[in-house]
Amino acid sequence: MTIEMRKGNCSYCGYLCGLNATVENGRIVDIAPDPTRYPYDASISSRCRRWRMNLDDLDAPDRLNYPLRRVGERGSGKFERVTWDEALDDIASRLESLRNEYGARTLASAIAGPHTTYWPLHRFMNQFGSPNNMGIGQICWDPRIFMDAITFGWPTDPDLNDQTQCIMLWATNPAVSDNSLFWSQIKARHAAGVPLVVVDCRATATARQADVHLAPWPGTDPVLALSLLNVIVEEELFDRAFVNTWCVGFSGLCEHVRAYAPERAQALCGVPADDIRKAARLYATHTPGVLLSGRGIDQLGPNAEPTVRSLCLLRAITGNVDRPGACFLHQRSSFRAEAAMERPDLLSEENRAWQLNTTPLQSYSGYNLVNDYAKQFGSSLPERYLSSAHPGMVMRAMVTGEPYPIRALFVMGANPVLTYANTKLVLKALQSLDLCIVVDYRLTPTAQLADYVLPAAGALERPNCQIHGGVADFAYGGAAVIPPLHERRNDYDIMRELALRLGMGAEWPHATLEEELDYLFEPVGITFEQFANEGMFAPAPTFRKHEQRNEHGEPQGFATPSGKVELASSLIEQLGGSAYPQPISQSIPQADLAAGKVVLITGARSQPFWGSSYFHNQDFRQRRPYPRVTMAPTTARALGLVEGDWARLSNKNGSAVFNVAFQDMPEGVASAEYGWWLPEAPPGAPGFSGSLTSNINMLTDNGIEGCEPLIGTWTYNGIEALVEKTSRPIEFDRASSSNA
Ligand SMILES: Nc1nc2c(c(=O)[nH]1)N[C@H]1C(S)=C(S)[C@@H](COP(=O)(O)OP(=O)(O)OC[C@H]3O[C@@H](n4cnc5c(=O)[nH]c(N)nc54)[C@H](O)[C@@H]3O)O[C@H]1N2
Ligand SMILES: Nc1nc2c(c(=O)[nH]1)N[C@H]1C(S)=C(S)[C@@H](COP(=O)(O)OP(=O)(O)OC[C@H]3O[C@@H](n4cnc5c(=O)[nH]c(N)nc54)[C@H](O)[C@@H]3O)O[C@H]1N2
Ligand code: SF4
Ligand SMILES: [Mo]
Repeated sequence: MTIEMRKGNCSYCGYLCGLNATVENGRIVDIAPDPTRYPYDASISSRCRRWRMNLDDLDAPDRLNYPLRRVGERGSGKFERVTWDEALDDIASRLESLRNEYGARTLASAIAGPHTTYWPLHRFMNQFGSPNNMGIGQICWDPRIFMDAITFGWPTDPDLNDQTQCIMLWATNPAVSDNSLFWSQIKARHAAGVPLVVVDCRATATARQADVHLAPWPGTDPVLALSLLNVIVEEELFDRAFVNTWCVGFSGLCEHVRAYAPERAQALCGVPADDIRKAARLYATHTPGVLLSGRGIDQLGPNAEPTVRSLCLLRAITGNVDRPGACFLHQRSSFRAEAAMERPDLLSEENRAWQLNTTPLQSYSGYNLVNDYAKQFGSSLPERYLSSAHPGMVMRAMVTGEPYPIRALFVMGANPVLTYANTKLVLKALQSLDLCIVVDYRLTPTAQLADYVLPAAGALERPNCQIHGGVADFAYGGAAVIPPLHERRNDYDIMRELALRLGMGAEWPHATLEEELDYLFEPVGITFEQFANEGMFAPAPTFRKHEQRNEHGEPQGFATPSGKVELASSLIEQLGGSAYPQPISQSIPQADLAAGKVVLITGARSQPFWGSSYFHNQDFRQRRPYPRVTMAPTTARALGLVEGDWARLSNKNGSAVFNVAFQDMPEGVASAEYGWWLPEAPPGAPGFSGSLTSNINMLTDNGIEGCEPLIGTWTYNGIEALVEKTSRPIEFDRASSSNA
């Protein structure tokens, strides 16, 4: 018998924690967290229970092991096993004939969270000739990357360390959403006496630790942020030297924020004026300070852009820019950037012009506009993410054939039936396709609607490498522990095999993902194996890059049109927006408890689940058996509900059922979890494994007309819904009796 210890990674959240695997005769028999590799944290094994799942799930009976082809009606949930050759040959020939009939644009792709290496899919799409890649960028991360880029010239990340004197967290709940290092660092800094300010509608586990917790009415965040700017300007707490030397538009900003005095802001957003002053003073006088925002405001619909931009301005006028202890502007990656791996050069201008997208910033032209400045300092921003098509338009084109038919879809590492907006539309769209291919670990509700379901290799069975979307000089991951079990394949192999069958092999010279990753690291002179041994490639961030001298001996400044931090954004103006952030008051949702109407936050993270994942884990399900809607006790009382009741939430789009729990938040607001389905319930129509019962995206929508106009952000937070008491859905009766 041979027993070996090998290094591996968990990829059940974006961290890719290092694991040590015990391998006996080629089989993994044990795993444990690796204390020597980033981002190990002593409490991880107790706080994060998912790492154990790597072994439990490795050969679990519900994992997909072979390619499956649909038999019977689409959506019947019935499949037969086929060989890879049968599956890939047929997919390739059907794609070819769809392209001949409708043009390459008829193939769309869908991704979502940070699960795998997506560049193979996007290289394939570029080469095939379709611009219709969907993702969730418009509501996850893009508002931040774009607002950073148009303000500072390049995306930023917090630099949280011993120098940090204040921490402000805006609409993010790392105590729940961040499994590892970052939240521990925040707690450590806070314990050392550094003030913590949290802006969140709910009294989250993070907010409960805060020195100041501001709880605005959902969607009023731009007003609140502008009011903090008002206090800092009026009380002259800004960093005069930084503003004078490095910012443009300060006097206009002072004028602009005059209208947002704390008392007026209180009336609009419900946060007491004294708390607004307190938070503004803490942040402006305790520098350097970290200000980090999250999905709460990336998902605000039309108010996302003005909020995220106001937070850039808060960092700018307090001098918290590219400064140790505050934040750093990313360095261009010194390995091959994601953009280089995606190969945007393969997609012609003619094919780009077909993209289903009407937003001027989140588009190929918007990307080019911003990137032309960004790349002055080196390499490019990741193209695909920042220029993806609008899912609302693509899904509608599937259903209506307008403006042209979308007949095929490639889904990789995403579960749109649960995680995209407007589930009824998603179902209709998927049901209308000629060809739908889903690559996943399990037969998810989305996979149940596919023609082909292809089995993905998991983290222990493939090399892993996360490069932060390509915006940073930062990579982490490691090698495969064992080759894929059964007939599973990694996502790279699948896309390459398909490309070869379509005569597109020239752009896929590397036979394996490992070789492809060697190529990625080639510019820094290391192999993937060398990288994998370390688990990380992360040169220390550098700061104050704007002061570095260029070849003319002048400071290089910021990669914006003015070369300075743009408090007044020339790029936004150029795209038809306003130079300073403008709250959109018509988009603020209203509650009416007497009529049973609340304002919903949808999708605030909860443990131990992630998106639509891990509902198959019986241990997790026993700990958290029901999908929750939380609200303040006074809201529940007004609606005739008590804790433990079941409530139906509904609006014009659809309805979903949740179990009521209490949590402090403004009266009239409620917060429903997302991602819920019941893997034990029967697959296929009509219920798709319980995915239509407690799926909050039955109530959300992404029609382009209701979205933020520059990026296309739709609304997950701040939607109006009626609440009525109901009984426990039978799906949960079944679940609880099968648990018993
Ligand atoms: N357990 C778990 N962890 C996860 C995930 C998961 O699904 N489960 N998902 C991962 C992913 S994909 C992401 S993108 C990250 C996201 O990580 P975070 O950005 O931390 O996301 P949330 O925990 O949902 O925190 C968003 C907060 O915004 C608040 N909020 C909602 N609406 C408003 C508003 O109008 N104004 C203000 N001020 N606050 C508001 C919500 O109450 C919520 O607490 O988490 C990652 N981590
Ligand atoms: N209402 C509402 N909707 C939301 C959100 C919200 O807050 N509210 N949050 C949004 C956000 S920020 C995000 S990021 C998305 C997340 O949405 P998704 O990414 O769609 O959801 P997940 O369940 O995280 O993952 C989807 C699938 O990826 C599969 N998978 C995991 N790893 C791999 C892999 O390596 N290869 C392959 N091929 N498949 C893999 C999993 O098995 C799972 O079925 O949801 C969005 N939707
Ligand atoms: S924090 Fe947990 S889920 Fe995330 S990679 Fe680490 S062990 Fe896996
Ligand atoms: Mo996300």
